[in-house]
Amino acid sequence: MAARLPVPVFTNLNDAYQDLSFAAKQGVRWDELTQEFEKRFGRKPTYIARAPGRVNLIGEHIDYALFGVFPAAIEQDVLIACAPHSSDETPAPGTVRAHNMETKYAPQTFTPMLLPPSGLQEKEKQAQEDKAAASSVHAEGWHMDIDKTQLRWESYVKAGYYGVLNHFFSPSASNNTQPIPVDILVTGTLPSGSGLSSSAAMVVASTLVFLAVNGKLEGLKKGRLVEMAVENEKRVGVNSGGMDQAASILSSLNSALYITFYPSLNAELIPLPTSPPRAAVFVCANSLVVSDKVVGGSESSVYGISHLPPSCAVIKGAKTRYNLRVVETLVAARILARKLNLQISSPSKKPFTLREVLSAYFGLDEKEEGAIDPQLLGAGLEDILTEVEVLRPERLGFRNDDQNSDKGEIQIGLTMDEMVQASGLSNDEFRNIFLSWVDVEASHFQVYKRAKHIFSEALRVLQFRQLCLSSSQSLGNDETSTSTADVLKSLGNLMNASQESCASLYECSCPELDELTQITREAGAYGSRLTGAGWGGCTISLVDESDVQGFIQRVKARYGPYQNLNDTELEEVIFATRPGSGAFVFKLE
Ligand code: NG1
Repeated sequence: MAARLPVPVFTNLNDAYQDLSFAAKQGVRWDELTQEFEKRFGRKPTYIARAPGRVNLIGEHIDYALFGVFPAAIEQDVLIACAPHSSDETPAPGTVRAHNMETKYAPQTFTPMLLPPSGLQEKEKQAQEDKAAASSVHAEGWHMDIDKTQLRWESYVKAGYYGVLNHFFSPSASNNTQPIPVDILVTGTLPSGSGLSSSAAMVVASTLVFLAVNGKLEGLKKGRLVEMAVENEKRVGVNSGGMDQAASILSSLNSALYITFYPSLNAELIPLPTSPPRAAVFVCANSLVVSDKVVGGSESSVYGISHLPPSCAVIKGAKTRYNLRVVETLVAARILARKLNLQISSPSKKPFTLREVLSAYFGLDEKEEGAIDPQLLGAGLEDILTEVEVLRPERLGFRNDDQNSDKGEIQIGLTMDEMVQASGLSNDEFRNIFLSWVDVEASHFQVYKRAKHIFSEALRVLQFRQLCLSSSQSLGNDETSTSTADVLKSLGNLMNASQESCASLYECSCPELDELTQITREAGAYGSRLTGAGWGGCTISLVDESDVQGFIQRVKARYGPYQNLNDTELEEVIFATRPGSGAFVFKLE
């Protein structure tokens, strides 16, 4: 399976992209990057790492609950060129000169600092750690300032570098070598904050260049790289699932990935009914609302690899959005397990997920027995969806239905005190398990709605997967065209149901995404939904291939923010996409 394969290293773009015309088109960009690198650093790059973004076809906000998701890599990507540092100076080990092709992003130079070994200079070490913890991330061994309170383009480069330093240049390693000083140049075609996973692409590409230039790539398996990239991205301040990094690394041309995380990472390539000779495509349409899930920022773009129009709105981030959802779902898992009398062992009182609750509900120890069959999983999800009702506040004994309707929808949530009480933990224990590692803010916590979304969305993913599989098996059959139309309709219905659930239960849509998904359906899409974290960013729609251009024109005519875009700008914000290949490293001769 894909995760066990080595990270590919190519010396020829046709092999890398497996598509001659696409490779030729991309070649122009690669040449520009190489020439610009030479102009800035006085030598050719030795490696270029490429990591694609992804669209999630279905399965939103369920990766961190450890349920399977269904993304595909797209053609848009991040490229990072690198070479060992060249100048007359001799910089400190590991120093990085980082440039971005986007001129508004100023060049940065940073040097990782090796923290003193434990036991030695303890006081100084403590002082450094305190300072590091105040505003940035600290890792044992090497330290770099990553300011989590601001969005800075180089933070994603540093995040990737961190993992490489701490895994391969650990001060305690017997072959204690030093990282070499490196020059890098970044470019990309992924709009940031649009749900196409530009952050994961940056972190994956960064991890790859630092591995390559330091000679640490050999034998590295894709699965190991996924783990490193997930860990690395956490350093920027998002407790993300793992879907984006897995999609960017494990994807393959013309297939989507069914990625599961429990009991361990697994990725299954699933042919889509949109692959040739089928006749439908996925179309991405950007709402032009920048979803800022990390900090409540005021910048209009994250790391300068996009050309979004300056009019983009910015939405505030993590405390009340992404990270809050992560906490709500973990608390939901705890309360549900308690209400269903399920015993879940979790080492050192770590929170457990809704996926683990489902496993205990089956009475299975999947960690021992391996993941259960998708059909059985689907049946279990249907059952547990009826049990989720026990999470409603009135069923938890807090208020009754009449009071709920009087006070409106928001009252379906629990206050902090109610949540602590329902968890059966003391206040201190609760805060220690659920809140000590993350900063969140809410007057009411929506454990019922979040759990209901997660179980129903996980079920839709399984239904989507099954439809794609059965449709690929019917290929070659005389009745294929009729059945393909039915399959596309059913896939579209699942996408619409997912959007509805994201909007009403998970509350991760926004008025613009609601409007755009509505417009795309009326413009002829089989189905349409937000993709990625939401609160802005892109929609994904399933559309007849023969009608793509007409579809795009109809959407353009009706979606207000597209009115003043010229053709080039329009191509950037609404485009058909097909599943592309995953990350690779290119070695220049
Ligand atoms: P985007 O929107 O691409 O950043 C985020 C998470 C995913 C997943 C989706 C919601 C990160 C890096 N990625 O995706 O893991 O949880 O939201 O399905 O935070």
